Amino acid sequence: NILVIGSNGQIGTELVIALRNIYGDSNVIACDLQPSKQIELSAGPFEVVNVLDKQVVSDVFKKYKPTQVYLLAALLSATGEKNPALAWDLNMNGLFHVLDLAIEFKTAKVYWPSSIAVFGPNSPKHNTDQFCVMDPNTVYGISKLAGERWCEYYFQKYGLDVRSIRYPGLISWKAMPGGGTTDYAVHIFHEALKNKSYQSFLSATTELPMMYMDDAIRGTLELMDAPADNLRIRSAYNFAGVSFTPEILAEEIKKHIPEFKLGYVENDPRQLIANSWPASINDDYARTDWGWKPNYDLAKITSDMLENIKKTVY
Ligand code: VAH
Repeated sequence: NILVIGSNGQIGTELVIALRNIYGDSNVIACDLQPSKQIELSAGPFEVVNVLDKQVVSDVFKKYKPTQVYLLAALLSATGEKNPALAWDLNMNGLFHVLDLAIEFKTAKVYWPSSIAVFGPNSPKHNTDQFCVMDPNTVYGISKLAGERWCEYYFQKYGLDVRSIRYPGLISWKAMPGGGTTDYAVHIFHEALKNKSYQSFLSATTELPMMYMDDAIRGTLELMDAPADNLRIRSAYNFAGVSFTPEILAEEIKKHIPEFKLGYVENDPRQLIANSWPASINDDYARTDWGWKPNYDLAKITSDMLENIKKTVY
């Protein structure tokens, strides 16, 4: 059995679908605060789980004896700044509950997502290395950096096979992102189709590392399938797709919707968060250790997003 805790989120939704395609619907248990409204997720078992309630999480471990657990529940960067105490509590204690129960129930593998948010204003801006200065200044980034340290600690001290990836901004159409700084890169496609215009909360030249969800899910499963001995990183792997700015993305969208207009909203708090993050990431460790390679460039992301949103949403 495989548990996916935080199954209603942007990543969780797609992980449940991908894992059920591989392991069978009944062997992947979707866990979140309430059942998903998406029909795809109704194909298999669901458990109401608040990851902060250790007893509830323990009961689910006991019931399913999972061989793998994916913990996706978290508050993202923008939401976390509005509620620092809850962000720290959920992101950290949720992780501790899962790490400790995975040891107690001898779970073979644990997956926990990190983020490029672990880098900060003094980290190198371009082609940012796996190891470098990391001074995150968002609660989300601080919790992800701390979480990476704890994952490596549980691996080294207790031999727990926990694996992690520093995701860039993720672009998907099956589930909306929730409270991130990179969410503009998803909303822009919906607005382009609906209104042929979008007001970006990040400035024209804000370059950020991004990735299509199909690449992110495939890479995650490739990491989880890699032989443990190949993995040099037990904090979280740098992981890169494609970097771009809102104006570069708008130019790509105009190839499909020529009359698309991109405007900008000033003084959004997410601009300060974006300014603290790298523009591009070096993922050589992932390429070497588990053969990582992205398939989607910006042209493919744009055509795939517009085509799928047109088909499913409007
Ligand atoms: C966020 N989408 O914006 C998330 C992610 C790198 C960005 O961590 O907070």
